Amino acid sequence: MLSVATAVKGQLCEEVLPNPDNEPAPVHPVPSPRQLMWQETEFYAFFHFGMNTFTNAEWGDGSEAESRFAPTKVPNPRQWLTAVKAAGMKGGIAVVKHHDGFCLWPTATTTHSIVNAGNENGRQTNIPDSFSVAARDLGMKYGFYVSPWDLNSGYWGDGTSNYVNKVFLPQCLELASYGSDQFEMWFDGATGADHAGYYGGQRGKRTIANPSTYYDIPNLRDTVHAIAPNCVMWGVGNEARWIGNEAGWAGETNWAMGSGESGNEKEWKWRAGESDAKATNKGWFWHSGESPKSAQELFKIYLETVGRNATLILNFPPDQSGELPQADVDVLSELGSLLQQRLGTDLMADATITATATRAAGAGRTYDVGNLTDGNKDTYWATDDGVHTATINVEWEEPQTLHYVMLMEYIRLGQRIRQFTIETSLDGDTWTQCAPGSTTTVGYKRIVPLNGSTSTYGGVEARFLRITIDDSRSCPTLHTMAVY
Ligand code: FUL
Repeated sequence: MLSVATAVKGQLCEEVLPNPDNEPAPVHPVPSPRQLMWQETEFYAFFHFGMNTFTNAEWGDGSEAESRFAPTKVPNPRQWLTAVKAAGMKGGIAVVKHHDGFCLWPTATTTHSIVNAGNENGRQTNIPDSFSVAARDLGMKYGFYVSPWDLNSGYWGDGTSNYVNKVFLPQCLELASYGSDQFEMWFDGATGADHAGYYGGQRGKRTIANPSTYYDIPNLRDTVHAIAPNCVMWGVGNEARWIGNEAGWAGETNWAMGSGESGNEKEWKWRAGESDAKATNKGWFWHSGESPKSAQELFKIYLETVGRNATLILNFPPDQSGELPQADVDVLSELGSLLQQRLGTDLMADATITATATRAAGAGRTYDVGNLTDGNKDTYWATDDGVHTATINVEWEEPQTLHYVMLMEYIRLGQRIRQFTIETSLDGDTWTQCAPGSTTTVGYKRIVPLNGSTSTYGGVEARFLRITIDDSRSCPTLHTMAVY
């Protein structure tokens, strides 16, 4: 039975709700269905392409003549998405308006768009359209980066609500109309008080006091959700958070609440972290002479983000032909092979698994430890209420070389686990603690390298492995465990 406090006629009384499945009570906050679906996207691409690609800038000032946007071919998002799919990415976010305000679709809100591009390839560009069509064809998720800050618009920061009513909200609605199935809209928080802009020809520096109020965020969220119900409003939209660095790592302790690299277990709002990182060595936008990081470096970034309860949005900038350079395509394919080779074969298939504590079954559900390896994210292992520590024991018939342990909490009921320990043994008597000190939170997904290193690939010989949950906010719940 679940007890909830209810106010009846001014009196506080307890109402007992039926709980035939004996499910644990949630530990709040919990993710909304939209936030949960978003987190399942795990690993996706960022594509910075636009006016800066042609002006060799990272931040324009909004005064760039539309004619400077002149791709040598019609941009080809299908090529971008095909390349990142080979690395195992499940989707992508395309920049369709950066801070310079130049729009990569025929918008009714401004003439500062591809409509006035410098050549026919530019005028035929419509990124929201070609990107969403290609993503759907490839079975991938998609979304758009639309910069709230607009250095071209004379309305931005003019002390009225004109920018939001006449430019920003209508742009977001135009973009939402390219697909009710989009998974994320990316709202950057940059507002450059120190960066002079064109601002409709008035030029100068402008600032706004409070982005959330200025951009009318609750209204924006509701309006977009009415069209694209599963679209998480990132950043300024406040449904998912920036992880706090652009270097491709999250904290080993990482709560889905709070802010920054580690979050905060005491915060009341669910805002899981997204880590944005550059896969190339120059900027977010393409620059001549740039090269991608190696597959090994990108694998490390993957481990330190996806493996630490964050999503990873990895940036690959298309060049002036509107395609990803071949070097990027090659490294993406190598990364895909590396991920497959290192995290593709789950050794749990041949293991025996037991637990020292298991929650009593309900009418239609069990909480057996076998739920961890049944490939079903809707079944889970849990302990009884009040039992916050337990050990999961794994045994193989023959010694194995073990590299990584992967755990996933059943976060529908909140993020709970505070601390756990992983140990291995060859004989079942002498145990070695793996990666000591780095096994704090789990969350949506946690991947722990058993040699304690995200940089070097090295295994541990063992026939036995045990995971002890040392501390949890309430009875722990896990839906999946894998060992590679
Ligand atoms: C930042 C922006 O200012 C950069 O130009 C880039 O788009 C990055 C992903 O977000 O805040």
